[in-house]
Amino acid sequence: MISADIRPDLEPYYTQELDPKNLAPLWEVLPGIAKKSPESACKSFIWHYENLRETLLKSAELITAEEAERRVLILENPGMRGRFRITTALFAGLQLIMPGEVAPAHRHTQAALRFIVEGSGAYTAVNGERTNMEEGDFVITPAWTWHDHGNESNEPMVWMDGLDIPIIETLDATFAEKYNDKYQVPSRPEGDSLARFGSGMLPVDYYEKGTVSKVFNYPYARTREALETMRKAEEWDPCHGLKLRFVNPETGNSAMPTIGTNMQLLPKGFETSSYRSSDACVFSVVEGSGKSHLGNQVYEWSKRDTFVVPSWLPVKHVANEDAVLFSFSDKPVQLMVGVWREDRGNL
Ligand code: 1HN
Repeated sequence: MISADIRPDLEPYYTQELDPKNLAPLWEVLPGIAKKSPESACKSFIWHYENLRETLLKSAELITAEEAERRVLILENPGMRGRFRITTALFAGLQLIMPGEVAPAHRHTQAALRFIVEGSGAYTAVNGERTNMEEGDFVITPAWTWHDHGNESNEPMVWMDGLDIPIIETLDATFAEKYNDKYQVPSRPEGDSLARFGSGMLPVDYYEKGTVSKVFNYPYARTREALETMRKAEEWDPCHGLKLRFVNPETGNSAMPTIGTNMQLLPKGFETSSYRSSDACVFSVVEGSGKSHLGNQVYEWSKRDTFVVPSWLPVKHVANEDAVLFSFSDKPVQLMVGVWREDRGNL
């Protein structure tokens, strides 16, 4: 790198000529831009659910869901504190909604996923259709769709929110507005979208190839059954065990254009081969326990824990018992622009 430190003669040019004209010399910063491989501020980390459940429940004594609009504790990456993100490109948080509460309707250009961590019987409504949410369900709120949540059960409900906030911020395409009422009056029967678009069929003469899935709840019961049936074939991927991705049934692409989501089964005793990819991944433990080697650190995990794996850091999972992991990342964006990479070792 050429630097004014070793070329002090350049200094007057920089300060007197370039700087006042809002110009800067690329050659001073090029090595930091064209890097050999990702050098992320993102760090690996785990949030153990048992350590934060009480803290999350306490938020309900301090502020209502309505006051907060969304009562969410942001899972802030320790390498990027204050920047409300879990990876460089994605936001994650844990949202709590107590019995009888409503999170009022609004919409925004950031797309969201919900992954249900604890409880059952709360609903989310997306563009006039409600869906009841159960543990392990994967629910989406596409960009610019009206959405509100409510809990008509008698237990607290917690889910993980995953949003593409930093991506939309980078693009300066952030818009949001509030609905003219607290919640949407349902205009379609519950389960309608899943029946129409998520039953391995599509409405006759429907040939659209939308960028986002019309299915907005992928129930865990179905996901789990698929994994359980497939395991009988004993065809394990050395790096992933048995891993399925959630898709938009119109295209086979990811359910949401900016966030890819997966569910994987690791049978008791399974040890994955070392793997890395250019998409930083967030994992939520749905069932079982185990540990993951992330770089040279080892994280023990069990049900409801969340952990994050930065871009290009080698990962190795070990299942102590049958384990099911949900994960999400910005992989679809990387694939779309042609930059996604993986390293499966010598496999
Ligand atoms: C949001 O609208 C939700 O709708 C959750 O539940 C988290 C984080 C930032 C901005 C909007 C929700 C959010 C959010």
